Amino acid sequence: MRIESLTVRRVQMEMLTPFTTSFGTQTHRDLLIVEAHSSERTGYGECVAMGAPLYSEEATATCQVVLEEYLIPMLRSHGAAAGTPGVVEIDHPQLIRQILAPVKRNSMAKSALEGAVWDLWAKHQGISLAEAYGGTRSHIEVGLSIGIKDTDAELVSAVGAAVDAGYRRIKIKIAPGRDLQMLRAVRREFPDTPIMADANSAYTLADVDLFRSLDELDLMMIEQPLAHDDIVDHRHLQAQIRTPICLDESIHSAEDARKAIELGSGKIINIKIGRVGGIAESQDIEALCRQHGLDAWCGGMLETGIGRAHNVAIASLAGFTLPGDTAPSARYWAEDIIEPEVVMDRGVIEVPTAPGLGYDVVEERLDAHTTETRTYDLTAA
Ligand code: OSB
Ligand code: MG
Repeated sequence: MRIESLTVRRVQMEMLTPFTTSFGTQTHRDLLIVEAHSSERTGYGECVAMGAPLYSEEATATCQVVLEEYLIPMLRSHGAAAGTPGVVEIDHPQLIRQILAPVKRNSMAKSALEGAVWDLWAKHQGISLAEAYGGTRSHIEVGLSIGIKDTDAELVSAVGAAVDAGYRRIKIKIAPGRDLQMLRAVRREFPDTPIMADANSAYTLADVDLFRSLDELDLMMIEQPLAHDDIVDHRHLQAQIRTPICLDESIHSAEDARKAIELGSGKIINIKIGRVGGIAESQDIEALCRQHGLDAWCGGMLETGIGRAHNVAIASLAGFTLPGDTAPSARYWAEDIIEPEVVMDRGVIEVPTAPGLGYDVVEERLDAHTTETRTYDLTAA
């Protein structure tokens, strides 16, 4: 498959409702869409970095610079190095990880580019992304991530609405001061609902008593309680609590996952395609979890339909054993940029079988949200 050009779009989307985590409140998404063009088709990838580097070190603006100044030129020189200057031939999208490997980290920037190439390749092969990724499920179970609310009553009513909508598990964001009491209030109202909490790295080992108390609530898991770059303290915490720890921010690669598994830093991994640098790396982590008997699930980054379609496809792999943060389009957007939108029926999303994303990107809607577009011709040496 010959890639003729790449386009990087900066996109702004208003969210239906603000989303609050321990690191801040999102009222809109400032993101990048990468397009990979062959002479016949377009593949789409989404850069899931937040507008500011508060979840991880990446942010939309840093990803834009890294893509435009380093990653795209590397792809172009790959053609020259292969003895065919001006021609970027990609036999298989797994090759992208290898081409971009000299750049350290910058995972979300790499992943956006790799995702666009996967979609383009799948469209050329006439297969769905799920099939391209090695998926085996026809349907995936869906969980919901609920942000921090001002009052317990508001949270209880949001959880109630989510239960009524059919979500298979409810994730509740916590932060110091909005944790044990608040979760107790939820548990009291919903004694049997699969509930978990996500701290987004807001605590330290000094809070071990709090986490011990959380054991009484029978949470499915506690996600990333400790520092964003830690796997050692998580190991000590896991040794002292019954609730399984799920690692999110701490895992940026299959190597990170291997080390965390070896240490016993957690029992579950949240696999986010962007955080780990792409599909190839996600596949490796999925395989590692299967080998070691860990549960895994697909995390979300408040994606548009493009990123969501990639998430739905990767979540169809066998190692994704628990419901993911793959809520349907209508949860986030007044109008998504794909058609049909991602819909959920009784807590389940049907994995599309049409080639590539399996959803059509509505160009006019994407254009309407695009504030900046740059196209890079890869056929020029
Ligand atoms: O920690 O999983 C997280 C959103 C933005 C940044 C980090 C996280 C989240 C979510 C929302 O939990 C998941 C989603 O619904 O897309
Ligand atoms: Mg998380």
